[in-house]
Amino acid sequence: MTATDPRTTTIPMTGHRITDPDLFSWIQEIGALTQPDQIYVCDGSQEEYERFAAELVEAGTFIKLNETKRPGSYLARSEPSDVARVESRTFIASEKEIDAGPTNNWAEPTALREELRGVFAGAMRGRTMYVVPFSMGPVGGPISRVGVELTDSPYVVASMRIMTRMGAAALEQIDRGADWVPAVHSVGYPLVQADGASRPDVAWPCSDTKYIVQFPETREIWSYGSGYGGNALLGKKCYALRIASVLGRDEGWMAEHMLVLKITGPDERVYHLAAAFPSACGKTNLAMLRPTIPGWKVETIGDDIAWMRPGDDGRLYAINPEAGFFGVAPGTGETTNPTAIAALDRDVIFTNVALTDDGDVWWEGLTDEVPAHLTDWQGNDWTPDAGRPAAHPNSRFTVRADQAPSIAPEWEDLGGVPIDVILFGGRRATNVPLVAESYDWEHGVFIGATVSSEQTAAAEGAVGALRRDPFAMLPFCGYNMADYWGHWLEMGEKLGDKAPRIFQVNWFRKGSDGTYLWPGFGENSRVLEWALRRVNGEVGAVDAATGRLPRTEDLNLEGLEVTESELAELFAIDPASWSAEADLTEEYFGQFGSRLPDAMTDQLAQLRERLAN
Ligand code: OXD
Ligand code: MN
Repeated sequence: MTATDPRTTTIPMTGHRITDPDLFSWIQEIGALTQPDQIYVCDGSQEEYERFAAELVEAGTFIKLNETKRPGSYLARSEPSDVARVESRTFIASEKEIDAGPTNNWAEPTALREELRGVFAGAMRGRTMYVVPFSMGPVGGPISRVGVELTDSPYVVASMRIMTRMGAAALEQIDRGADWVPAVHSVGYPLVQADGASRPDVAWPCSDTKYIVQFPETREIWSYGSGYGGNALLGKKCYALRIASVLGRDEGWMAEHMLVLKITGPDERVYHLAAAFPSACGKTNLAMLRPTIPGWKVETIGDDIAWMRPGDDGRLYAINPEAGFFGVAPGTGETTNPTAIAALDRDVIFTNVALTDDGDVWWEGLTDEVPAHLTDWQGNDWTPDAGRPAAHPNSRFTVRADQAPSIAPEWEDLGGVPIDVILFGGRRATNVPLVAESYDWEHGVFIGATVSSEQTAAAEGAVGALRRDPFAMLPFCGYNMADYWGHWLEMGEKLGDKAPRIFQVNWFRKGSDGTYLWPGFGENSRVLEWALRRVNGEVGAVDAATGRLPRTEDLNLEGLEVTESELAELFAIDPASWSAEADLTEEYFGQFGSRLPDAMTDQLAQLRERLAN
């Protein structure tokens, strides 16, 4: 399309008015490129959400669930090819390849921009382009930031309304001069082809060609071809982690893949904890933990992402930049996470779970009893003997955070909450003890940098091989991972003795008989209690090669059936297998070349020294 094409100037804009000139001209420019029939500016109201939901039902994208059983809730079924984030098509298009680092897919920005212009040309023909202004974090807060997503997916608009503070208030921030991140999204399924031929819409439009692109220098996001989760709800992984990690590096703060908890002890003392875990390590369950030990109360601030910044008092303050939970459904059940189940009783968008015969939802792990008949996530009849799951393993619920009974009253405090403790966890059958405290911040950064999980048979590669996921940020760090470790080291220097204490945890260690040694779930509160009592200076610790371990008498095991030998296995540190792991870490660090901070090499040497003694 040329600049003189009449569509450039005649695309009607409906909804809220745009007054910021830069925003206005960007919308016009993307409209001219993607050629939607109309442009609609979202106000974020409940009435608007309900209108979109009704349109999605009409279009067949949403199935309205039983209003008595699950009021205000919907089920969407995606295309089987569009069910998860696509890391192989996720790019960091920094000017220099070295700035993306060896763990990211780098793409040369000028060539990629050209390629994207081709892909997006006419991509929205026959559709509406929605303008979705959003705030990550409470609107107007000192740690919060705004963005605008242009999308041709009403499913994305409805989901963004739950996951972010979306609409007029965010737009007002831009009108007042706030910096904003532009994010362009198309499902890549135009209804009118370049030759003018029309085609009908489908329930889940998407494309086999996919791009999830971050330009870190210009702070831009472009996403094409997918309507699913982190690929399409651009406030989440693309902005709040990949772009925000770059903003944090440049501006002296941190964007982390961490849940945030408020914990109140028996003496009413309040603590806050942030924790990073790779996928499939029970992060949502920890975010909604119900302690089994008396006197302790755990409340939720966030379940996935934390933005953290030093406050005036020198401590590190965290906000949850999101407004909702986009949680994995399978494994979330009455016994494993009753809080999440309570949050899901109304006003939820479910994606790719199974449908019950009475118009409700089901997924593996929701109830012990499996329904005799279901419609599976692809719309087929399903019975327990089907030999395949009824819900997709990555099926999701999208729900407002404040529907969780565990939500902390402070969860929307503009200035955030002061963090006392940071946890790093992985899924480790071997080597890593239940809990260990780092010797200092630098050692904590080493622990974060070496987070890993043993591969399961289902994953690629040899069983038992380590999948490295430093800081649980592997797919989410918008720049060179070694520089990111350097940024953490700098933040530690800035925070000094006000820095949170860092611990390593592992709920998944197995005994020699192959069974889990620790019961997990609510019992993990015992581990949190020890960490917080360490912060208080109430309990001692035993110096060990990989960190400071609890003295047996300090770990609250009352009412728990763990034998002495199980306890010994939970905390065993085998120098030989740790030395082998140290060799693998050296190899892993090697790929970062001269960007690797010296402190990481020093930490590895110190670990080896401790193992030798
Ligand atoms: C998520 C993820 O969906 O980390 O939160 O993949
Ligand atoms: Mn996540």
